[in-house]
Amino acid sequence: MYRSNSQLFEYICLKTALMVDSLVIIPTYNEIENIERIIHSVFSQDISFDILVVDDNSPDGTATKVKQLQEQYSDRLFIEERKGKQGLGTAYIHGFKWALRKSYQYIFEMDADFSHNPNDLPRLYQSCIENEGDIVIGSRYITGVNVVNWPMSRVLLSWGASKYVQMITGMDIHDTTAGFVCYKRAVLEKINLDKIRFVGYAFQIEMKFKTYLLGFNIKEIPVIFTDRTQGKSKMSGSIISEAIFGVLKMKIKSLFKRYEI
Ligand SMILES: Nc1nc2c(ncn2[C@@H]2O[C@H](COP(=O)(O)OP(=O)(O)OP(=O)(O)O)[C@@H](O)[C@H]2O)c(=O)[nH]1
Ligand SMILES: [Mg+2]
Repeated sequence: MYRSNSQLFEYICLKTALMVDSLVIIPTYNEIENIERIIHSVFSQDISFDILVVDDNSPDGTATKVKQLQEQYSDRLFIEERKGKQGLGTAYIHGFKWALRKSYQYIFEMDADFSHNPNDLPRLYQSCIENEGDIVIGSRYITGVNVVNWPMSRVLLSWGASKYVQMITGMDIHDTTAGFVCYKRAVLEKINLDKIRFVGYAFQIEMKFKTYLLGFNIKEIPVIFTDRTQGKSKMSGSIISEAIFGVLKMKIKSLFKRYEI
């Protein structure tokens, strides 16, 4: 479609100069050590992205920091504050609904802890606007295992979970639990966000499964995932068991007509 990369680059620059069509949603719970740097880093990309932080009343004052930064980035940085910790999945649903009330065409999921590199956002965006996929996943497992600084036990858990989900659901995706994703607006409009059942990381699997059942194109591009160096993990046993047993239940339900997408 584009004769050269420079032509494509010109098109992207022109388009982004005219309007910001992309929103990066960052859910946060106690990310005071990361939030300022990650926001600056997203806004320093060559392509313009708006940011929506969905904070669950973090006791460490993450939301206050975001509100201070809004003075600098008043028309590009937004925050939604919820009353308490309600899980990553529901934070994203909240963010998706917010995005759909506006005119964003490309809606991104990204963690606050630099496990997802903001420098990869333009590649995800480019892949999405070139119609390589209706959703584009920043994938850790296309070319081996691209994970830095995780203990072996955590690598095995994550890789094993991805393979398990692939086997149960039948989706042809290497990184089924990935949380670094660009969605085209049409996908989020089609999925009934009120019927998403999972609240933790299993939410990532459910979103991909519903995208897959609806027949949308799913594309993976390789990224390097780096363990957080600042702040604390929110991973827990209940999140893991939600994923293990929930996926099985989800697949069985999907075999019946009443399964709502
Ligand atoms: N709003 C909101 N954000 C959350 C919640 N749980 C996790 N997050 C955010 O979701 C992102 C991913 O959470 P992490 O704790 O990094 O989970 P993880 O990446 O599996 O675990 P790490 O091993 O620490 O990297 C981070 O930006 C968190 O702050 C929650 O209940 N509510
Ligand atoms: Mg993390």
